[in-house]
Amino acid sequence: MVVTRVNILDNESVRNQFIRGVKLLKDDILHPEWPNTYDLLVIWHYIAMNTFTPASQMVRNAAHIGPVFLPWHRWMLILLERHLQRVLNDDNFGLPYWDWSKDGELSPSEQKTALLWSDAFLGGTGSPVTTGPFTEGSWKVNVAEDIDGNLIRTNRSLTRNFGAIIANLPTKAEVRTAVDRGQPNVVYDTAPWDINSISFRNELEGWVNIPPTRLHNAVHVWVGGDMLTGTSPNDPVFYLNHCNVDRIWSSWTKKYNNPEYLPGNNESSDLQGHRLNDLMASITEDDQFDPLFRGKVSPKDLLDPSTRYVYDTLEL
Ligand SMILES: [Cu+2]
Repeated sequence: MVVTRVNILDNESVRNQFIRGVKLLKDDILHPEWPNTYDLLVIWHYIAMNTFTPASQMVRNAAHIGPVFLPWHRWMLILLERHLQRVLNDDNFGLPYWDWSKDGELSPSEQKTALLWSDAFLGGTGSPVTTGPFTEGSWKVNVAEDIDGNLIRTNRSLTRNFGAIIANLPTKAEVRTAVDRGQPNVVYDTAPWDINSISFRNELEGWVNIPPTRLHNAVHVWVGGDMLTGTSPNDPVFYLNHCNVDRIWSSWTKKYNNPEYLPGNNESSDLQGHRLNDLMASITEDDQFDPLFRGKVSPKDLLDPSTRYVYDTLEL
């Protein structure tokens, strides 16, 4: 079934389903010896982020700072969406996105009180968050990255710190520049395949022309708190950000008529995990966790997601 992914601000029932669904996944245990399904996704993200590719250079990792950034997160979103459909008992459910560039048009103080952060949506900022559906008692952070970068068990509330490190979300102009620039951004990715690449992937991930941090990265940094670490999926807004990043990738793909994914398989084995046919970093091949790919999926399998989902609009 092809589902439609919509703007979370436009559809009250999708918004409520998303909030209900992520809470259901916090209580969902696929195997007795596993953490709940929501936390399993958090742990998977942390492990991928701490798996360096190649291991000898602590720069590019199995999900970021390299070409696989977009397909790896597309896979993660597809799995989250599948599990949400299961616990909501609704095969029509499509993950919503947050078009943060629209909020980026507001003043810094208005950005912090935008509709997304109201009680009926995701609640607001704070350490801990004290408003909305993810406050103490209704949302627990169980696994987190500590200040030394280690994954630890914890039992605390969610934290956010809007606008503390950077005052503004990315603007519409920044997004349009990334997509409309033409060359060099018609190239998906290019050597050195990391933060120094002049490419669409690197610009959308947010490493081009830093400081300041930009686009995808800037959203993590602006939200702050739990969104700053390798366990950033602890905040459900992680998925709304990445769904919009995925939408921007889709918009770019359409605009330039399916540019080729790079690197191809003839590139150096230093790029293992990032090349077109390489298997991406999975956490398990268990078919309850990953009924769609069983942990074996390559960027090439994810370049055209149109058999699974479409966006209500690709307008940026
Ligand atoms: Cu990530």
